[in-house]
Amino acid sequence: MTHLARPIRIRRTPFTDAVDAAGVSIYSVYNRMLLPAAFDGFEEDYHHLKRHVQLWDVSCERQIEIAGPDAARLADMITPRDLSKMVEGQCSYLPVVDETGGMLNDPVIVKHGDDRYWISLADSDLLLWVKGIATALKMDVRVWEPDVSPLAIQGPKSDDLAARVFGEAIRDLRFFRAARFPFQGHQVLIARSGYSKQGGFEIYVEGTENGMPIWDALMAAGADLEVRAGGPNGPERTEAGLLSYGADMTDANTPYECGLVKFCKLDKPGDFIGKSALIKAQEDGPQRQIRAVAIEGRQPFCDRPWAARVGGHFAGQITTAYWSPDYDCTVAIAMMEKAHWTGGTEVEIETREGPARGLVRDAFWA
Ligand code: THG
Repeated sequence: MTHLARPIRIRRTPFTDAVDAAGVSIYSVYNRMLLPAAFDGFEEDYHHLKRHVQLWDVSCERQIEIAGPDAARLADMITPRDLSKMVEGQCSYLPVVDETGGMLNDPVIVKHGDDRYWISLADSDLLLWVKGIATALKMDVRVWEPDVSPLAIQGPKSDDLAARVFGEAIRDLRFFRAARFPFQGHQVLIARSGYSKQGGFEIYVEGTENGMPIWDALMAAGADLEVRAGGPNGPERTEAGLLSYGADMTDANTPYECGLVKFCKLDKPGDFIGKSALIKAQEDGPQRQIRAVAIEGRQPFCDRPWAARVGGHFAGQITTAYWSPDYDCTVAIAMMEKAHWTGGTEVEIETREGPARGLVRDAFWA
């Protein structure tokens, strides 16, 4: 068993001391920052997440703030998604592509106003791309990473816990909407969102020093709800088909290959980077696409892509795989080639530990 080291360049979060004290057993690194991946193990954490409520230190979902008269134009420039109808306090899932139509990140964008947005990043250095575009186009906008650390409340008891700490009005917050709620004399920004299908919120904690008071209040208020520290859970997010940038897709993939067609509007008002490449990609149609695959038996952690074959021919690659206690199989995410992506296709998978039988599905589990 080897371990990753924790030098200073892997950034701590406002909650790292509390996460360590809560007994984190596996950390991941995301945007050069610590991300708790497991406490009592993937399976035990999974059952708890689906039954109770957890606090997730997702500070590593770093924000890019864009502020100034050209903020809306800059946001529009980096994505094929039509942002023209977004209102203040709305969140949107955002494919960001380069000039070849390749995915650079799949963040959530939060609109604060026509001249101010946050881009809540997945794991890639998008700040450099956005700063570069703003600089090259001489835009009247400031682009930086503010001291903002998302703290997620996830699980079926999320509303009950949040209502105790932030007031009953939070129950009326709609999915992918953000609003301010009172906490100890401050107004904190909270969205109904998160990287699970169990329901919940994300608190955008502004100022490192404001993190632990919120953590402690939620832990104290939720003792009888069995609140625990947690983190994005591998098997749960795989069942839900929530993609992980850098694993399930990279800059080699278009949004169409990633199944994100509904977030692309190529004839939206305003130009955007990658438009001509995506027009061609849409005309040609994707040659491979994200699929759910059920694999027989309990498979190892997927630390490199596993080839999927049909009759000895390359049919695709598995990029995420976790044992699912509820579905009694290894649930997986794959990029499948067009000839083999139909639901019901049987594939042979070269896992790290040997061959296994898999079945391509028409949809994810949850
Ligand atoms: N929340 C916030 N920032 C994030 C994530 C998050 N940054 C990193 C990462 N997660 C970005 N990736 C995703 C992937 C999926 C979703 C959100 C962020 C997601 N998808 C829903 C779904 O697929 O059902 C809803 C999408 C929609 O309909 O708009 O929530 O989790 N702040």
